[in-house]
Amino acid sequence: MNKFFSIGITVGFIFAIGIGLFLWPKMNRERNEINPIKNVEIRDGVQYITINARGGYSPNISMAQANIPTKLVVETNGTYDCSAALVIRSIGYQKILPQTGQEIIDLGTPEVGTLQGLCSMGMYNFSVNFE
Ligand SMILES: [Cu+2]
Repeated sequence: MNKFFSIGITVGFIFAIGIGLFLWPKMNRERNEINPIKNVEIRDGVQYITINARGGYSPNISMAQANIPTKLVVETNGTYDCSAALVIRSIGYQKILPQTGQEIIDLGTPEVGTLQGLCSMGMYNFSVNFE
């Protein structure tokens, strides 16, 4: 009885690992596909790119359209780490963001290229690819 029980557990365990290995890549792929779309939206002719700052920046890479008026929305939510100290060198931006809040940064009308944001120590970064 005890032997059958342990064989049952072993088989069940192997089966669970198998399902996990099968589903894990699919879940990862879905997450990556959803992210770039979700954080960029155009409202009344203005493009808004939303980045969350807390223990780094997410999404780390965003895709946006070039040549339309664009605003970067940086959201903090209980951000006590240095990702609240934001630097965007290409536009001469540097500010300590509130621990919780929303900072709207006017990017003007970006040309094709990459905009990069950094924490003040250069430890965390994000980029927005304008295409
Ligand atoms: Cu940092």
